[in-house]
Amino acid sequence: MSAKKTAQLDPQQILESIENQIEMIQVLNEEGKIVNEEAVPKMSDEELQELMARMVYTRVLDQRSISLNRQGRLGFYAPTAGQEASQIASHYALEKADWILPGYRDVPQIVWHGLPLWKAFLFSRGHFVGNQAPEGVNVLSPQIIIGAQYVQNAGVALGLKKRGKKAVAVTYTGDGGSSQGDFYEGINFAGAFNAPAIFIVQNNQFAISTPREKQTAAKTIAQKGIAAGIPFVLVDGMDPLAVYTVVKEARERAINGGGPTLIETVCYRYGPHTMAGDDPTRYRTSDLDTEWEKKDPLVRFRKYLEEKGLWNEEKETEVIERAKEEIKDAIKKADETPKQKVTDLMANMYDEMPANLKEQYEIYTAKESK
Ligand SMILES: Cc1ncc(C[n+]2csc(CCOP(=O)(O)OP(=O)(O)O)c2C)c(N)n1
Repeated sequence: MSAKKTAQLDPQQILESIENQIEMIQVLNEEGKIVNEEAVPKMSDEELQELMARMVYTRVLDQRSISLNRQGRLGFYAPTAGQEASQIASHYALEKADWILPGYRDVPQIVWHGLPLWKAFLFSRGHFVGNQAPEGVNVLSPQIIIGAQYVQNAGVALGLKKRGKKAVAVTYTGDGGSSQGDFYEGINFAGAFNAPAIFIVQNNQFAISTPREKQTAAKTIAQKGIAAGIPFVLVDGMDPLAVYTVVKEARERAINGGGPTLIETVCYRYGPHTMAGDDPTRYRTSDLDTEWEKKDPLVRFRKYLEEKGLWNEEKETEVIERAKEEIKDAIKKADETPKQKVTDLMANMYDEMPANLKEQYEIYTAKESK
């Protein structure tokens, strides 16, 4: 038999043909102008203002969290500035009944979903109360193990399907997380079981210091949905309207039996990886920072809303002041929470404590009562 290849079957050509068809969805350009009328989401003026308010609030929360961390008043903290469209607009497309399975950088989404801010601060301090979401607030604790939440998300989504709920399970990881085995297992399982899941990869260009280019040979992370047989979308992750649109569509598809979607939001984190000593100047140029700052989600959305007469300095100041006030109250409430004891760690680990731990528990209980 001849080894001659037909053009259709050349694997390289198939790959290139697919990759060349993948376009990044954008609705609002850097100047705040609509560039894709068809994809403009149906949002009321109030909803647009609320989305802007949440993004401004979240930027303030990030700035204050960084300061509190430097003052030693917060523990673990992963900065979020630059990722507001990716995080807040994606969350804004969800409903209260939906479940969120966050990564460590996704604290804002679970706060907007109902986790009280003072508890989020306790999470940062490693306090168990920070991991106790109130009843009816459908969030899991932020995952530290990279990618692990992807497998859990498939399971939660399948659970929702089996219970006949009109709700989705949504999870987030980074570009680095998409290289983990759990990532593939999660999207594949959700695809195989047609589970109502949304998998968001926030491609903020770096996994700590590893650039996106070194993460995978694939042109996009979105296209990894092909192998799992699920719809995938590449979206401008600095554009709140585009992110909102694609997540809303993915949610509609999922609750109507269309199964999971993989979404890659192309974005940037302005700050360090975490506050634990990462120095981004060692792996990023200031030119690159400047290039991305020009795409800022708050700047372009502000321009868009100002043009429509929906936003002004007064509104922005009001949100900033409210955020500062609420953050102050939340940190006070976190400070007032009784300190975590060694016995709390044991008591919260098991439903039924094993005998050897019980022994230690008693020793420490006696010490703590002194
Ligand atoms: C399984 C696992 N391996 C390694 C780490 C250490 N680690 C913490 S953050 C990180 C990089 C993650 O980058 P990415 O997924 O792109 O998310 P980002 O922090 O950029 O949001 C690594 C390797 C970990 N937490 N878990």
